[in-house]
Amino acid sequence: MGGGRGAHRTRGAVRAAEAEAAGKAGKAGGPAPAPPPAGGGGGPEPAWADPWALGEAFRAASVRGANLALREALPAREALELLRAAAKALQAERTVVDVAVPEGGEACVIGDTHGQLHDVLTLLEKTGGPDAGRALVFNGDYVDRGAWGVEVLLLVLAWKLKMPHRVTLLRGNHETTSCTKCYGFFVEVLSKYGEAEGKELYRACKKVFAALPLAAVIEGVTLVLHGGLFRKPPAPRRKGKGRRRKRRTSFDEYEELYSGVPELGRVDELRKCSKGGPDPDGLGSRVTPTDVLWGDPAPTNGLAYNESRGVGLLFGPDFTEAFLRENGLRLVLRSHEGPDARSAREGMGDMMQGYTVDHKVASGMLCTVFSAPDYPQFMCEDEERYRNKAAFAVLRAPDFAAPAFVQYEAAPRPPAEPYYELYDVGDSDDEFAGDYDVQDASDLEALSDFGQDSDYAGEGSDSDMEE
Ligand SMILES: [Mn+2]
Repeated sequence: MGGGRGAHRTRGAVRAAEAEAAGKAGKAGGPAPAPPPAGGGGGPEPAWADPWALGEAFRAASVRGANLALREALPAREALELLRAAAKALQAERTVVDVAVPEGGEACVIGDTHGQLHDVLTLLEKTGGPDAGRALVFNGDYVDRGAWGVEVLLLVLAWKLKMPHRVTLLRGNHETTSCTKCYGFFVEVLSKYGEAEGKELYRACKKVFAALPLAAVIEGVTLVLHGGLFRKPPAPRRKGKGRRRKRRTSFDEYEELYSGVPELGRVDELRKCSKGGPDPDGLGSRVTPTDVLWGDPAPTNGLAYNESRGVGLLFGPDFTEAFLRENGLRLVLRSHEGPDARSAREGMGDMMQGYTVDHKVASGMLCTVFSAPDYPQFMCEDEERYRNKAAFAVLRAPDFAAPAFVQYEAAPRPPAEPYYELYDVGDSDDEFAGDYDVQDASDLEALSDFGQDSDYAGEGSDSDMEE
């Protein structure tokens, strides 16, 4: 299959690769490169212009411990510039991104990191970082659970702006309003940057989340997405002329969408979908994006609704085979499940090695890659820690569909407290957080008034066909 490599490249990706080869990294078309710092020209470079240095500044701040130490490493004004520039660059990307591996180089695919800054610094060192010969694809879930989600998000965004054609950032189910209100990130931002600036930064984060692409196709043969395979997008609903259209409740819609036999969608259909809006909820035009973020493979044949998560699909090896064949792919790399999720899933690998081969079929494979070691960072005292290894996948010529997994163990972490209610939320599965009343997600006293935050309820979804 090595001879097919050139044919799989998109024209844009080729142009980007050529521009970089000519030493013009970051100046080619496509995603916008980092803009100059605010406050007029001629100012000093922002701290995020050098992502290696930014990572070390974050590490130093984490050791100092106090929440507000982060503001010294990256002031709110600079963090806001970074988020806004990143949102703009990501908005320019499609729902499905085509990734070209540099000639003679490699692509590294990184799974969930969940705010575990010190492990992200380890994995960046192990990959060597993005450069002329190496593309990095991050498969979502940068935030929530761990204590340094703000730092991890800002760091990967800084890398995106530094090397836009060598860094692909995909969306995970935690890059959503409902998850970040439940699992710590919202409270973390306000704790680290204070109420006023924190709220402004959180709003900017939500714009970043909604702009993240949902999937990447590497060299035409490997599909990377966070959760799993997805339903065909529903046909657009026509507004009846002169006829009164019965207004459906979301309950009716759930009934309709989650009954009957689901039908898998294709990659070319996903390309035409929206990125899911601020809070993909499995309804309306967001059904396909939501499936991508929440789905899981099953050990036995079949295709079913993912009842344990309350959203997305469960798909067996037979559907992985059909999907690979129909889309001309040979590998699906997904993430989304750590050792905690797998401990309750009979017949699936336990994720203690950082990856599993879930489906090995005639046309290829489906693997899970999870990049947060010793996960989750916070567990209830009476529970035994998993102490799992983490891994990332490396894809190289001539195949690009035969991953080599690089494993690593947890880095030492400075002491920290969780930003979510460990006992309320539980520590095993990522159930769809839309079921929670987000206003009660945190009763941290100092933050209680943020429960009234109007931007949760007020922000609509994007381009929903319903209204
Ligand atoms: Mn996930």
